[in-house]
Amino acid sequence: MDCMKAVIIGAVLSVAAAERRFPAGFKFGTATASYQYDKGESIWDRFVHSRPEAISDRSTGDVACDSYNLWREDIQLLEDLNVDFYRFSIAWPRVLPTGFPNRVSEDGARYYGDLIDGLLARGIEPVVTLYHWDLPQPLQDLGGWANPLISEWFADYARVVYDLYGDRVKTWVTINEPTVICDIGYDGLVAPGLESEGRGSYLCTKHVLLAHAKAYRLYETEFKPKHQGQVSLTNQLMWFEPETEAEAELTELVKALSIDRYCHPIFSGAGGWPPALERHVAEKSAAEGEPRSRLPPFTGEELHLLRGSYDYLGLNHYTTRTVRRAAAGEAVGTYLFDGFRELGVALGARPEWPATMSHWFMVHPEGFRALLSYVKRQYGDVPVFILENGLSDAGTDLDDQPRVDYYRNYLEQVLLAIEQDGVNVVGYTAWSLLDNFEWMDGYQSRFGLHHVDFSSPLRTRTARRSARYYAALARTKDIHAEYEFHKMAAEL
Ligand code: PNW
Repeated sequence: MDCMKAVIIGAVLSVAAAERRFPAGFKFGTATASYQYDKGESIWDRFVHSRPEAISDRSTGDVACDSYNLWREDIQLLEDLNVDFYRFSIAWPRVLPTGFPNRVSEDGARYYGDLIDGLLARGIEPVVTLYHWDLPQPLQDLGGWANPLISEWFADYARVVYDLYGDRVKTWVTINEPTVICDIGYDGLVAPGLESEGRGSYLCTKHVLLAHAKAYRLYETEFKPKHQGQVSLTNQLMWFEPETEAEAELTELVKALSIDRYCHPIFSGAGGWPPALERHVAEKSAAEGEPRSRLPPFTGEELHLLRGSYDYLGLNHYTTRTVRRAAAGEAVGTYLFDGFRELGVALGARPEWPATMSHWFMVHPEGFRALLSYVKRQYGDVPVFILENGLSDAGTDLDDQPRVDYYRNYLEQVLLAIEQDGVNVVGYTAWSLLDNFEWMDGYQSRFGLHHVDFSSPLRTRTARRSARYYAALARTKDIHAEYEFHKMAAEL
């Protein structure tokens, strides 16, 4: 396309298409996670090496994107994307090889320090996740997230990291996606890959939440007065629609299980488990002959510790599912949310929602606005920080127009939630900066704004069309004109 044509099209479009611009202070970023990029002695190392069949292409994250060595290149890509911030995670076992603070790895501490300094030197704010699924294996050997002591161990680890980087990192994410850690890790097929008939996942939920709360309170009392940073956790929240009106009530219970279980104890005024869920699990446990509810209660002290342990509400969103009652004898598991055994529900999708490379993921932008509005109805005017959103594909095409469409359409729903529903959304994070080790899908499912050549020792990164769109978006904060412009340019 010649230059003149581009100028004319740009001019025409800026008149034809109304601007759809995010507020001036709104921040754009992108994200990665340590195991998907680095190497560490963690439950994921154990899992992929001992159960290779659990990963669809039998690959591992041993080297992954090799960001351990190539982080300077990553920073250049981030600068080219014009992002305000970069979300990455610290590998607990890289900083504390035993899992405990008796030994701090000098090499690990230096690595993250260099990365943080490198980002700040280019004006990119680090947003740091303390736990993105790579638990030190020695802690798993002691029961992992099913052991109540883990909330102390996590706070010990958090203290080391706050001490190391608290002067430079102002936004912390304690835990990424308790639902995946607990519901899938303790009753399905991500590390540690346990099957505990619903017991482990609820124990884990309680202890993950308490770990978050202890790390939050530690920061609040010892670090916030000096550094004035903000801390929360991020939850992976799907949206749910009843398959038919008959399932409306059941769908509310699914939301209590899947959304509010992780939010109510922290963000509600009353604190504690969502009451409808607490009742349901207690009744069901009793009916099944259990001596106590599988959902462990909070003591008054725990409830108090958790309630209000946030500075923002972190939210990862990808997809929407329909809800129906499972047929008698129908197998429903928790494996990547095919269904919830607890409630006897099966999850589905409407035929018009496009499929992606992830079997759990169908595209339905309107669900994002509905979810954001629900969060506001439930938890009030809390600042909502979107910490993940993006699309998976087979990754073969650098011209990834469907990913551009996905970002544009999902962001439009975010704008509507801000403008029409008054949701206080403060920032947005594209998942992901690079193609990476996509957990059970290995390297077959790609989320990157940049393609990564995993067959090359150089792990060459190449910008996709979506990277150019996102760079324009992060600069102008306007989803509409840039999107139309790029689409038009593609057609020439
Ligand atoms: C998140 N679901 O995982 C993780 O935080 C990332 O590490 C991951 O790469 C990304 O999303 C894409 O998968 C999810 O079943 C796992 O809805 C499962 C679901 C959603 C997100």
